[in-house]
Amino acid sequence: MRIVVLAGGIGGARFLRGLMSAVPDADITVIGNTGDDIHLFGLKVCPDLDTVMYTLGGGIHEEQGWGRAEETFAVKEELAAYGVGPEWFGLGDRDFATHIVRTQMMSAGYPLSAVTEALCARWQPGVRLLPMTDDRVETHVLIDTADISGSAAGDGEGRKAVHFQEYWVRMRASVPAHAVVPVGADQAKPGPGVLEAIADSDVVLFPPSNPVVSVGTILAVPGVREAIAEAGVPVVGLSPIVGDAPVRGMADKVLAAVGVESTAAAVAKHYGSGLLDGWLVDEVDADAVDEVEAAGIRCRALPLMMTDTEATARMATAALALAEEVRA
Ligand code: FO1
Repeated sequence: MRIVVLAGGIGGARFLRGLMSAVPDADITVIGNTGDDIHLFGLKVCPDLDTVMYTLGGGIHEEQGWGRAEETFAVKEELAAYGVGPEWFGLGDRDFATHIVRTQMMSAGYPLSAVTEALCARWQPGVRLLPMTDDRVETHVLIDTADISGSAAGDGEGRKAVHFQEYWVRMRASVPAHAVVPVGADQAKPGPGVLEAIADSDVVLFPPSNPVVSVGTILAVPGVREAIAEAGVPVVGLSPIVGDAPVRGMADKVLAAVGVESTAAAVAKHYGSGLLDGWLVDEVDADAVDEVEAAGIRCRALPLMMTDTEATARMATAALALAEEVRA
């Protein structure tokens, strides 16, 4: 079975681990979000691609869900000693090597897709990991200048766009987001293999990744959403919102920015029945099933907490079963 998964960072990577356990013989292609990418210290950092690669390759820092296990921070400390920031983004020594190799290869002219393939040759994640595009896309968040501490603060009026990582990591999404803009998305082309993987797939899955800044950013690349709609295969998603709150991260902050309520049903309707055929919600949101089905999207309630690989495998199995129901 050929499965395509549109994945962001931590939620997407953890879901993939369960999916691989549920259907070990499946051919899985991951279309990875690159809107979280940030250039730091002259290096290109790809948080969501690296989280998938490290998680499935066995190098992830398990509790954090990002960065490497057994990490040290000598380089970060030396940079701080030189007064070279930002200090708020924790890049470890082992992780730096990934960004050095990536930046070196891109400087030599290799596209991000070829670089990702080369990095995955070491990590062997067991899936094909394709960047959503080889073009530069960086998500920015529009906030009030009054909410920016330090010298950058404006005159208290107006708004300013900050890089997604600054909003997410330095500010902990603690201030309202008025808009989320994947800068560059509208000029971006789907990466090599992306449209083909969708066209050749038997099912497309939206894991419990952030529906705005992860899955939403991938869908913002012109051609991707259309390819999924035209593929004529079941598209099934799993809600990242359980009991009106994100399971992890701060998805509710960016959902508000795009005017979507932080509920399992609202996220399904945000994707829309033109795209989504099936939607899994947690048992605590069982009362949302009717609302989602009324929107033309098949819906099932079951435990959606990815507490371990077995629990996640059950979720993945349920998603594939719903896809078969929809196909019938
Ligand atoms: N997230 C944090 O909350 N704090 C960090 O210091 C941090 C550093 C970091 C370094 C490399 C990397 O690949 C990811 C990192 N992340 C950090 C996570 C990152 O912000 C998120 O994984 C995604 O961008 C959101 O899904």
